[in-house]
Amino acid sequence: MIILALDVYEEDKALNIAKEVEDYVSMIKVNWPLILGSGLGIIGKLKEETGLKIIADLKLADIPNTNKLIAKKVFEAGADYIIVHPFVGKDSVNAVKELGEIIMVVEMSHPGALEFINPLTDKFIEMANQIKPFGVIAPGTRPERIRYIRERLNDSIKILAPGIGAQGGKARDAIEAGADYIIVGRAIYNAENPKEVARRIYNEVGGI
Ligand code: NUP
Repeated sequence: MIILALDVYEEDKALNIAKEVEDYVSMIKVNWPLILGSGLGIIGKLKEETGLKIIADLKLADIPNTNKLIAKKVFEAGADYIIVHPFVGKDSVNAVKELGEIIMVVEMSHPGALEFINPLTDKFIEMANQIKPFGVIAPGTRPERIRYIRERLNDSIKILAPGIGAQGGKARDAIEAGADYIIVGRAIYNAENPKEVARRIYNEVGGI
């Protein structure tokens, strides 16, 4: 149920942390910091070292052609899923989905998400129900919103909840509200003992 958000720059550090916690996490999410710091090849290396699925959290939000050009390279590098923003419209989202599995952001975890994204969540849920991505991103910081989204989202679509730990969200609350996966970054990779923290969160949600 745990997805490791590996937001470090250095390849060695990323590979070491991934190896340390691999028994407790089901996927690894890479974002711009790691791709910019270590290059796109880090996706293949993490896959090879851990055997885990890789989510590329690029939050693509461009015209269909540009989204497609970016997604092609990232899927070729070995990414299993790419995260896309739906606010650019169905054509841009579908341009990525034509090439591989996607995850759509229907609501974000930070306070600023309440300004523009949250008021549009219903529309994004509706779009997700039509497009049928692998999953959607919903805020681990607001379990009541996870519950709201779960009630309206097609059952086959997974909910991935970031914001656990460093942003204040609680793993157990997010899972109990309906999240299928929790995304955890700093609470694990900045810990003195990442393996211990990953094990603790794993045990916390394991019994649910
Ligand atoms: O709404 C979102 N909130 C969020 O934190 C959507 C995301 N994709 N993320 C990502 O999850 C964020 O970019 C980071 O990679 C990770 C959370 O990291 P942390 O707050 O656990 O360190």
